[in-house]
Amino acid sequence: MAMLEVKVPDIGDFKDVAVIELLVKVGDTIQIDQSLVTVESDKASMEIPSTQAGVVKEVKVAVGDKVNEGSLLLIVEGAGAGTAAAAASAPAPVAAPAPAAAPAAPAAPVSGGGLVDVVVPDIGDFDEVSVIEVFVKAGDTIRVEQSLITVESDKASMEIPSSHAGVIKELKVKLGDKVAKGTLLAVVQTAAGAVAVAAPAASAPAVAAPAPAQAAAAPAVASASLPALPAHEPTAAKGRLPHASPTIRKLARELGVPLDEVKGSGPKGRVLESDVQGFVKAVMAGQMQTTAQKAAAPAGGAASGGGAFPGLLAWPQVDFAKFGPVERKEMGRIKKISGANLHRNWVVIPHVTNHDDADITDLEAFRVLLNKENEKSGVKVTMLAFMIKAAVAALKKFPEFNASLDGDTLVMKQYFHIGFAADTPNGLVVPVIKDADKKGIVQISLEMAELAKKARDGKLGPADMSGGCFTISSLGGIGGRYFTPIINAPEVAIMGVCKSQIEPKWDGKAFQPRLMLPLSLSWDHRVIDGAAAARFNVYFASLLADFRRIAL
Ligand code: CAO
Repeated sequence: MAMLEVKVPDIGDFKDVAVIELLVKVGDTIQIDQSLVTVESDKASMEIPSTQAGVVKEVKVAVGDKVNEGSLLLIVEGAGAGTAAAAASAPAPVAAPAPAAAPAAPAAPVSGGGLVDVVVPDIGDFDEVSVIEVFVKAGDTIRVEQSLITVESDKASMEIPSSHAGVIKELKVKLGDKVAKGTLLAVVQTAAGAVAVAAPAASAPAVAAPAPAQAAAAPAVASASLPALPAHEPTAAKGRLPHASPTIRKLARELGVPLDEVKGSGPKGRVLESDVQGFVKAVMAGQMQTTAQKAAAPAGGAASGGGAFPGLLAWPQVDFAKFGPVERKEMGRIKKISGANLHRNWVVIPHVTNHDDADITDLEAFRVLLNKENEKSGVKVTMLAFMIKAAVAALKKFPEFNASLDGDTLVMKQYFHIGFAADTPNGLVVPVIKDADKKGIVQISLEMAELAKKARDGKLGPADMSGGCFTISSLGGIGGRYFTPIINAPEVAIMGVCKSQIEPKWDGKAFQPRLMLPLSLSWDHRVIDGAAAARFNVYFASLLADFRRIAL
């Protein structure tokens, strides 16, 4: 088995072009003409094919390297002597006479009034190539050498520049058309004398920017020949497809991926295969929507859960096993459902959280006393039951907290169903105490205990969890100081409660030990103003500080 060198063949005037993708790796078995790397200039990208068949032993270039004709790409273990002989020589010269460039074609006036035809120039062996991007439209003012369209073959893509400056009167091509040398692209109204200026410039592209004669490496891929283009200002990025190799464009088309919505992670924002894959995964996982999906979402858009963030980075794809042992565990049903709901609520609702403290010294003493008295009955009165009653009173005083948004309309509720977050082995659920305004503390405590048990046993039905007006999420039994609870849509506020603790409070003469309960009220800023939220919190805290106020 001979070791063969695979070098960059004659790529015309392409000099110091950057390798932007490696298409093979050590151990791969490659064929003659198989694409090895993609290189890119300002205006064109092309894949460099192999001159050898065999097994890749070494890859001699890395992404970002600059290569020229003759640069060593690979060491390949070839199949036999014949191949080795071929490899020993320089890569095969280009098969067909190549154009010096893809110059803007000389213009042919079509009428005396400064109207000229702009046609596809000599683009070498490109024959019947597809138009994959159109950068201009009728009415646009264009410059000489401004890119008009991008064409693409199997192995390369390039932009076709204008031979003239002026105003486009008629655009003669559209996406998907096949074009070749001489195809009419546009009729352009030039300014007086402009044709005379434009024509020489177009006929001498090599002066403007030396361009490769032909990019094709080997005869077998002559169709991939890639005439270079005169250097010119890139056209505006808006509405343009991002840079991507022809292979990636093809892949994106096959998968129905809108390439202009894929964030490229390659050099100069180039879209790589992994970007397309990441995009597809994110869409499939519901982490993002394409613009088309967003447009097709039900009326109400984001409020209906149709929100999407085009341009958002794809979710990181990490091979965690590379860093240490891992185990994959499917998320449980409740976690999946609650996760999706929490995510929507977090993203859609403009949350603000106010923190405050309630002095519950006296209330806690009362609760302990009650529980002592009720020891025999077995009903344990919880702090949460008091908070549910306080929530009812606060909702009555601040009715916009007992509302839901329906488009631009507020639905004001005249009932008082209070949900409480319950932690279960399977995840978070929110059972609802119905008509809490009509129930006493003991009954609420009883119902809560029943619902919490049902929750832990996984026996809550939809009726147990629907119809809530306001939610209390208590981490008091666990610990912590404050947190930012996520609103349980379509409710507009939620009260988060943490563990109470004794704190020194100044009573005007001395510090007194008081039992303080941390409160965190999150509210929907579309419905509620900051001042109202602060008043709600102060009122809620004042009720817990002196529960007699509930009766007022
Ligand atoms: N401060 C200090 N202690 C508190 C307290 C507070 N704010 N709230 C409760 N406690 C105490 C109770 O008095 C009880 O102590 P004793 O056993 O000595 O009487 C202990 O903590 C345990 O209380 P509990 O959790 O059984 O009862 P609860 O009424 O406070 O809560 C329930 C019931 C179902 C809400 C709770 O079990 C639960 O699941 N909490 C978690 C809710 C949650 O996950 N929220 C986060 C949502 S966002 O992810």
